[in-house]
Amino acid sequence: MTERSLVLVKPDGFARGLSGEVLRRIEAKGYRLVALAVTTPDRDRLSQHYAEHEGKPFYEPLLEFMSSGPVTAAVIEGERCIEGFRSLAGKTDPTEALPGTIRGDLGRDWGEKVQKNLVHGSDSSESSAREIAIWFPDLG
Ligand code: IDP
Ligand code: MG
Repeated sequence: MTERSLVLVKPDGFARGLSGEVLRRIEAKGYRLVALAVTTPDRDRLSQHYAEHEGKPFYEPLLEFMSSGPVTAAVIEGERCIEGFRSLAGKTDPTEALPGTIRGDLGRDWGEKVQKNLVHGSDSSESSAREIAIWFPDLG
């Protein structure tokens, strides 16, 4: 099967009306949308999604932020789209993210405990399978 990735437009991006801009960049790159949803995630879903970060100083602020409002969740598809979307997104720290990337063009540091950096993208095929099952259990 062609590679898939789980992409989220985080609450900051959703609130700023940037879901369309993020999806535009994904489609312009040539990846296909497989599934799309708008939802406000609860703590249970987020603690599964961010299990690897439990215990880190930004973990609680991250869950608080991510549950603060709607997100746009998408499954995208295309050869090497996991790596490709990470490249479109740019570095985690939006100050360091290069111009031309989503976080570099549209994000900035707001001086908070958690970096509000607009998007999430799976970082490996294992993460992608795990995350897609969390956000789109019907996809299989
Ligand atoms: P990623 O989203 O670029 O894959 P991760 O290391 O998986 O980055 O971290 C998940 C999210 O947690 C980041 O997108 C960001 O919102 C937040 N985060 C990660 N590291 C830090 C940090 O050092 N300070 C504040 N927030 C962070
Ligand atoms: Mg990550």
